[in-house]
Amino acid sequence: MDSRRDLIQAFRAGDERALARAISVVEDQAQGFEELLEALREGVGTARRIGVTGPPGAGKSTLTAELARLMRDAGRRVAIIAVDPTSPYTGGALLGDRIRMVELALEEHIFIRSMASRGSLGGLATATSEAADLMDAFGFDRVILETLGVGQSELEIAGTADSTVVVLVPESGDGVQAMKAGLMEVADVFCVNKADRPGADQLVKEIEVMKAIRSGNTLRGIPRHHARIGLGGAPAVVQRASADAEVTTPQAGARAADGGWEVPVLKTVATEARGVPELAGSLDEHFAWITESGELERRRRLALLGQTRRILVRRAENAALEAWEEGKEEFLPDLLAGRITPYRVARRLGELAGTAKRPQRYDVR
Ligand SMILES: Nc1nc2c(ncn2[C@@H]2O[C@H](COP(=O)(O)OP(=O)(O)OP(=O)(O)O)[C@@H](O)[C@H]2O)c(=O)[nH]1
Ligand SMILES: [Mg+2]
Repeated sequence: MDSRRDLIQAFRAGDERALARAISVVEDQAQGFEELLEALREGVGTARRIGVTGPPGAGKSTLTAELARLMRDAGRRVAIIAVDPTSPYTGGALLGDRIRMVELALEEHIFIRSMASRGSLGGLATATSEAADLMDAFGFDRVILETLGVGQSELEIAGTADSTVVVLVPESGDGVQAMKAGLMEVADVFCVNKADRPGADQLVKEIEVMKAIRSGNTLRGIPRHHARIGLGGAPAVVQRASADAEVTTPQAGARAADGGWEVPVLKTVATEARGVPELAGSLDEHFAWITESGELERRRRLALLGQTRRILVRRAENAALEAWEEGKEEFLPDLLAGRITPYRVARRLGELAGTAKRPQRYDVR
């Protein structure tokens, strides 16, 4: 009990080790973690949250690090969350990534945390937004979330940010892929990274075409010889993208609906920090725009609703799994002998989960 109190005190006093420990408590869903989060919510909503997403190896980490440096040099306190969905299998972030992160953290006063999925990716989205809340409450001005842009949950994480950067690279046919993966839906700014390689300008054009298709202006402002890309395989892709927008994050819907923001397509060379000031500038402009237009309020409201829904689902899942662990031995013989159906077992365990009193071991107030 005391140690949790100490943790809260140290956190409020600005001890970064306490922040790191608090994030671990949340990541592990250790006893009393929800109460800890409740106790540390003061100040949540102050930081700007920036998502950086895109395909594997696009240069997200390199770009994130450069962006963080720039913001820090401008006097901001910056924290980074690197989301690593592969960790349960590989046991952690790639070594190179880790080393770079440690360097950033130690030498450059940028707080970095890598988050690993322990179970479902949905759980990862919840834990990530909670870690961002902790960083926010701790007093960071900017929280950058780096996530892989594949799969629903990763996009959901990107969708909790105020502004999302989608990083693509030439030579990989990324444009159409991005559209299919739903990346178009979450992009507030596009970065064509590795612009030192051939094909960058071509990819910029491709993205412009995709943008035009999405906004229904397939042919406007696009040179005739590129327009064919839009006329060819486009309709099916568009349909799929808007269907995704409906079923995924509330954010995706928000992004689909927002008129008035022309998503810029920038070229960057992250390894040389080229184009990074322009990226930071675009992010400032975007933030100014969402603030003025009321879009920020809308996004934050949706993010809060999404978070609340995920917390509810997590509680239900945890309760169900607890009931399973406690009760399965009792049902197993009858189940295996065919005397009882899996449905009946699930119903019974579900009832137990609903009534189980969850112990509150920690008094965190
Ligand atoms: N030529 C070139 N290489 C780059 C650029 N940006 C990043 N790289 C290299 O691309 C590789 C991947 O960069 P990361 O920053 O780790 O990419 P990532 O998107 O974070 O990768 P994952 O997190 O593993 O998906 C590294 O070897 C980088 O040095 C760039 O602008 N140009
Ligand atoms: Mg990375």
